[in-house]
Parts: sequence; structure tokens; C-alpha cells
Amino acid sequence: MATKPNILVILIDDLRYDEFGAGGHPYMKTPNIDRIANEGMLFERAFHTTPICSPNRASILTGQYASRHGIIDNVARDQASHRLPNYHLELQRLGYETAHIGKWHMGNDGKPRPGYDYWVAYDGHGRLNDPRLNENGTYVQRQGYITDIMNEMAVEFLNRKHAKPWSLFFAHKAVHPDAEQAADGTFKMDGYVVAERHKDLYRNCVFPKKPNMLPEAEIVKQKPAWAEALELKKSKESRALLDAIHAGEQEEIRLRAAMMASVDEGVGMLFDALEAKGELDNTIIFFLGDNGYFFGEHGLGPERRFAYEEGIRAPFTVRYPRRIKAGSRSKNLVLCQDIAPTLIQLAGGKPGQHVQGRSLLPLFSGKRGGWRKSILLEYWAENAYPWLVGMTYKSVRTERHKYIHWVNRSRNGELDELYDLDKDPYEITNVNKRPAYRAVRARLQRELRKLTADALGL
Ligand SMILES: [Ca+2]
Repeated sequence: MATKPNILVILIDDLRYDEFGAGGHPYMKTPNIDRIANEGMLFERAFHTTPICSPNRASILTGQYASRHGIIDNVARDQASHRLPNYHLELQRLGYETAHIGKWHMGNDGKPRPGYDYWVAYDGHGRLNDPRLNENGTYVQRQGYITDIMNEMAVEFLNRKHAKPWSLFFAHKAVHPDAEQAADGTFKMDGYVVAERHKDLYRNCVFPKKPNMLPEAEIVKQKPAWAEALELKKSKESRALLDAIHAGEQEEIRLRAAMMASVDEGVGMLFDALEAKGELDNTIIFFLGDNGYFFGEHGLGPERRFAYEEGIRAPFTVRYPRRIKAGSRSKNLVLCQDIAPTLIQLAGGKPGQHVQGRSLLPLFSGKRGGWRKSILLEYWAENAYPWLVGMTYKSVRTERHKYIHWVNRSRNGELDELYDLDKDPYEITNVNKRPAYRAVRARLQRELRKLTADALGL
């Protein structure tokens, strides 16, 4: 029997699909992360189905939709987060040594969760400088920049003597700004912090304007469901949150890119450690984000959670030379939920019926047929931002179209949105009411009803 691979999942907080070198960022340099893509497979259509922190982290770890695992928002659902059917529980049964290092943020407590032999996390969002960490159940105050501390801890774990194959879930706090989140999901924003050595990196670099960065009046003509939210966004209370992170400015994009420099150094350190041990090609490495982000597209910034491409598309790349040819690309519709079943299968197990994602192994070997043709996106309105009121949606995306149903915004879906992504990749023109799209809309509505019911699970 072949040796079971080691497993390394690297998760970046809030990283957009295009926020690393190989993902197409115009100036950010991430040679080590790019190495994962260049020597592995880059998924160009990978998605988060509930694109905010806690729900999607739970989806990655369980392979389930938020409808099923129940972590539907960032409210402190601590108890639920202690009993997730996490894939690490299955890996332990399959003979793995398991570790979590970094952000957990499903529930605000940073104490160990079931499924891990080694545990490092922190309460809530943690702090970018001098974090207070929970290491195997004990809180310790550490000095320094969190990304550097996490990189060292991850390398230290890899360098240990391991009697078994291991699985490390390595979840950075970067590129999230400092924020304090209360139990009810409301929060106070403090801002981005860059490592001192990177603080001037990328000064004067420009992220080019995209066609969907439009004035508010243009946006609400096509997206009438947004009229109230975009109006409320101008209030003093809203501006205080947005100004703390330079929302909508080049400086925000630059600060995040500079934060990624420390992350990329860490990926380089992990490569070095694996190569030194002769374990690199015996390790599957996943690299992804937990949700997207907006740089002004559709009038949005840190709202993340919405179904437009910048919110739902994941940076998603995998290196595993035993199964994946270097430099591969995939356009199949994949989900973060597909990671858990892939890893369970690679570890020699069989994903249980409760797992809703699908193993990516056929795609690794270049197979394209028989794959899903549509995905569900789901979001439950919460109170993190004072300008977002009642914006619950259910949405379906196929290879060509996207339909967004605003659950609480209109009686008969008259404020809903429909985009033809082939003709309109920037989602500027809402064709929901166009007679030419009547049949498409009816088909998407049927598909959405089916996916919504399926997501609840067995
Ligand atoms: Ca996040």
C-alpha cells in the first residue's frame, strides 16, 4: 500500500481570488505561493458558498453547506463549533496526527476543538501584534507580528519527529485587519498592520480600475435591491468603520499586498522544511482563502458576503505531484466543501453521507466530465455592518449564468438579479426582467429550489 500523504492546508483570511501573483494581482509578488500553482493545479472557478469567515471555515472543515452545519453567520456560535463533523476527526481515525495552527473563529473562544492532537488558536479575530494564543488549552501571551509567529510555529510542527502521517490546518490572520467582534456579531474595526520590514512595500503601485467600479447611481439602476444599503453606507457611523481600513482607496489594496509578503515568506519556509525532510512530494498542499473581498466593485468594500464574483471566487491551488501534473489548470466549478472529501479519500477513507462536497481526485488527473454544473450560494443577513439590513439571499451560479434572489427584498422577486456571465463577466447588466431571459430565469429558479433543498442534507 502506498504511504499516506501528509496534508497541509494553508488558509488566508479574506484573500480575493486575484490577490496573489499567479492569481493575477497586478503588482503583488508571491513567488512561493505561485510555486504551488506552477507545480500543481490552479482552479480558476473555485467558490465559497457562504462567503464570510465562520460559515465558510465550517464548510471547509466539514464539507457541508452552512444550511447543514449550522454556522450560518459570524455570531458567536461557540457550542455548535465544538461539535462540527470536522474532517480531522476522520483523519485521526485513519491514523493521522492532526494539528490546527492559527485562526479558528467559529465561535469566539480559542480553546481546543475535538479532532486535533496539537492546537494553537486565539479568541475571535486575535490581534496582529503581540497576540494572546491558546496553545493546547493554555493561554500564552506572545510578542511580535502574528504572521511571523504563526510561520515559525507551523515550521516547528513540520520539523517534529512524526510517528504517523500528519495533517496541518494552517490558518493565517492575514490579510484581515485588526477587529474586535462582540458575541452578537457586531464589531469595531482597527485597521491593517504590516510587518515593519514590509511597511513601504509597493508604495505608489496602482491597482487598475475595473469596469464594475461604478458610481452609485449607475449601480442602483441595475441592482435596485442595493438602494437602501448604499444610502446608509454614507452615514457617519458607517464611514468610521470604512475609514479605519482605507476602504475604497489604493492604500487598502497596498496594505493587504504588503501583509501577504510575510505570508509568502512563510510558504517558502514550509517548502524548505518539507524539502529538507524529503517529504515535499509526499505532502499535498492546498492554498485558499476563506471568502472574497471588494475593492470598490459594485460600490462594495469590506462587505465580502455577497454573491458577486469578487465575493465568492476563491484563490484555490493545490500541489501534489503524485496525482497532479505541474502547471495544470481547471475550469470546473469547485467548492471549498470539496477539500474534506478529497483529503478523507487520499487518507484511505470514504467520506460519509453527511459530506456534501465531492472529491477532487478525478479533476486532479484531468478528467472534466460528470462534474457539477451549478452551485448554490446562501447568506443570512446579520448585523456586522450597520448599512446592511435584510440582505439575505439565495443564489445559483452555473457555468454561464448567475441568479440572485433577495429573500426579504421583494414579494415576487422583482428586485432579483440575473447576469449572463459569458456576455457580462463583470456583472454590470441585470437581465432579470428581459423577456429574452425568461426561460433561463425559470430554469435557474427551478435549479435554485433544488439546490436549496439539497443543501439541508440527509
Ligand atoms: Ca474572512
